[in-house]
Amino acid sequence: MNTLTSLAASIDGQRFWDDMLEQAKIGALTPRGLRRLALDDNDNKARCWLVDQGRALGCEAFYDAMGNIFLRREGQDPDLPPLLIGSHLDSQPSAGSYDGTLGVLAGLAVLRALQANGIAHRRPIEVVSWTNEEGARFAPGASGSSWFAGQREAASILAAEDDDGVSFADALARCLERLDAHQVNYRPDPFTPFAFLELHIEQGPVLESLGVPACAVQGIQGVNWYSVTVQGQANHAGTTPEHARRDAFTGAHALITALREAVAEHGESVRFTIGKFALEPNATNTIPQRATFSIDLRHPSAAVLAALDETFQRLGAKQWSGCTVELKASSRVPPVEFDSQLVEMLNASVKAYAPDAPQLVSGAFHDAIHLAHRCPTAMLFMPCRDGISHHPDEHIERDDAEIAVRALADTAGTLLGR
Ligand code: HGY
Ligand code: MN
Ligand code: MN
Repeated sequence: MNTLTSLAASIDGQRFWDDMLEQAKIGALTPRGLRRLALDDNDNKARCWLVDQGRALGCEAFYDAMGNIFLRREGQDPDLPPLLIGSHLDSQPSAGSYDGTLGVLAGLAVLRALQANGIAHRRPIEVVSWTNEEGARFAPGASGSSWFAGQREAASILAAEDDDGVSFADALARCLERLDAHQVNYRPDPFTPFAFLELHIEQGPVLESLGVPACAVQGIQGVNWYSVTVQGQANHAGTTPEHARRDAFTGAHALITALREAVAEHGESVRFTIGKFALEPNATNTIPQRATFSIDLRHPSAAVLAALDETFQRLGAKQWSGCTVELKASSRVPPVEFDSQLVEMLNASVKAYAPDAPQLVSGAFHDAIHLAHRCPTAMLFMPCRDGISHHPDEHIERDDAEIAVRALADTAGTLLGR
């Protein structure tokens, strides 16, 4: 008779991997990779697929006011706050098939094991897929989880627009209509879970270099996002002499050079990325009047992030090559340490499979960075090939994934009995 203590052994590895392959088809790119931008048609299809799997297992499916999806398997004591397991189904524009999906389908694998083996559990369990973790279409990321955890107001999230001028509010309305039509129950408000567990690919090289299939994650570094506009003056590229120019690209270049110099003072541990850059009117023979770009700034120390934030604001208040600047922080998310007891439990579950597993701090943010402010939260990592992620070449080994899911299930089994 299978019980919670054998939940790890009850995981059906083949079914889990079939689910991964199935989900990878929704938004698949050729020859490989995935494009499933938050609230686009593929994201909505992936949500409905998840709801159908949960329903087939006897779970009740819910969505909340931010479109987060929950699959609930009732516990013997339905009044107890549920254990939450999950991650996200949305992806970067040209992504791999594992970032986010792994964590949602790991939760589904736990539901499948509970159902297939008739395992009773005191506490309810809910598998969650958070809306817009990536922030690739609507910045900043982790909209669904930050709102659920009370870290961000709905208004600022709903007002975000994508590059085509579509608002998050409009895209969300279409998504909620779709879920309504799919007979998913509306449960608008956030609640306080008993705990939240998230399995994710490491998106770095450490576990693969150690030959370790999984490890516990002790925290996540902080991350600030900025949007910058450099305003110059358009004019003729051939007739306008240098001294009469207010070239927005030259201004942006000078500002970015100064920003990079400020970042360099904090050594190798800072991550500074300009992932989006646009010029207007974007014509070969017209001096650009406007440059807009994004900044993604990360560091494990809140103090270093605060110091750089101050420097960025100071540099953004100056003129550069005669251009004015608007430098706005769209998101400041402090570093988090996960619940030490949960981390210990995950550590113990992992050590059964990988005695020399390390504990890592995550360079990438995850929905867990916000859930950590709402309930005891912790993560597991598994390796990905060459540490590559946010790229179609993102790849994981099935055996590693199965071990990671079993380790997650082991800790989940303990928590479901409490
Ligand atoms: O950007 C991140 O760290 C996450 O992968 N969305
Ligand atoms: Mn992710
Ligand atoms: Mn990601």
